Amino acid sequence: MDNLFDSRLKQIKADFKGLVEKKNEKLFSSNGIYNRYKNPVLTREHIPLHWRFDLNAETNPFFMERNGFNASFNAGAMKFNGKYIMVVRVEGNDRKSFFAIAESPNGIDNFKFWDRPITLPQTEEPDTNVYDMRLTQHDDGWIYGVFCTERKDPNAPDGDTSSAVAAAGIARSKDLVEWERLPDLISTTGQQRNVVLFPHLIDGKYAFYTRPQDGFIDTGKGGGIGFGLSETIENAEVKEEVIVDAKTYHTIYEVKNGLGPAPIRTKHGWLQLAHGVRNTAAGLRYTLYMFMTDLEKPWIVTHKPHGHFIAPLKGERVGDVSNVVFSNGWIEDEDGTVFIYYASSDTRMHVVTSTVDQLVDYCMNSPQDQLYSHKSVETINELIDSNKDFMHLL
Ligand code: M1P
Repeated sequence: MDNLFDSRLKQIKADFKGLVEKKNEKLFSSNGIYNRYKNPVLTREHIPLHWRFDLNAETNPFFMERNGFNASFNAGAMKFNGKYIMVVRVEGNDRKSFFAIAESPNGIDNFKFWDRPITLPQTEEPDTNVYDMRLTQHDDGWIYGVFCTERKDPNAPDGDTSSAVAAAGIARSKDLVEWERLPDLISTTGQQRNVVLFPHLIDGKYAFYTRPQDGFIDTGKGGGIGFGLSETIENAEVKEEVIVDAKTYHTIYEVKNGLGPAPIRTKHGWLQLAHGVRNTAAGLRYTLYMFMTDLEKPWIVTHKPHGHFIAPLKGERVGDVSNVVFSNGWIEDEDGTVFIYYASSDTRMHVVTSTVDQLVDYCMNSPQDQLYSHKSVETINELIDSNKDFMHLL
């Protein structure tokens, strides 16, 4: 009779190797702005086997999974020691998220997790849950990870076991292995999620993109993507936030929005990637959109294409929280290629590739949001009119 431990180990090892070493395939770009890829770059199936299974046949004769994992998503990203790195939000079957680094030689496939997840030091008030780390290589020499830390709402009435408080946690590292935890960001506007550290000091101060919100889910009077300065990073406090990009009636960001990764500098301004949330009869729909901000005043929007940049497509539309795409990581390569990492439906990670030149062209030359249907028709008609001498090309 087959030894169950050995036969299961053999099959699971083979499946795992086949998955993590599978080559990805660039797909034709119908919009010319970016290329999608055939396979997700990271899923829960990529979680290392030694995190999941007890490998001792004596204590695990059935070769059963001891730690189950639910999802790998919402990853920050950077190039580190020549490798493409994602700091992934891994969620266990116990619903707890934590961070783990996955590394690839080419940015599009062969992502492998490092040996252990990140051990994140705690503040005096332990995090119940942590997620969505944005990485910033700062001029001060540190790599910062700014993330959401979630704790039970101390003011929740008896019997309310759901209400939570979201704040921006801050940690820093030089090697992505050892992390120093700093106090959470203090801001005057209630809760915070989707906070991103700008890579340079402004007027000698640390600069944060924020997302003020009144409640844990509802942003309420929060207003949109904000921006504020802090005297120090060791006790970060933003006393004033200006709104960079406001949530707006009947747009793809009518309910709320939030910045994605730290911006990419170009000679025309800062490229910015964000998510926008709208309401539908089927619930909230999250899409990604882009805009550019001024080089010297990175809180001033200079260009903003209308509508979404990436929306959930086909299988991406289904997952733990369906109809969602979310991004908090991208990498600009030395040759101007941009790897944009995004998660679909809070479940798995994908990549699209583009270039700085294409993204700048997209931001500067796409029509701006006109906010009314008849104005959208005018925009289409303008293109039709300007195409009249070129119709023979079709
Ligand atoms: O479930 C979709 C996303 O919801 C939150 O984003 P936001 O604060 O903008 O609504 C986050 O919890 C994010 O992790 C999640 O992907």
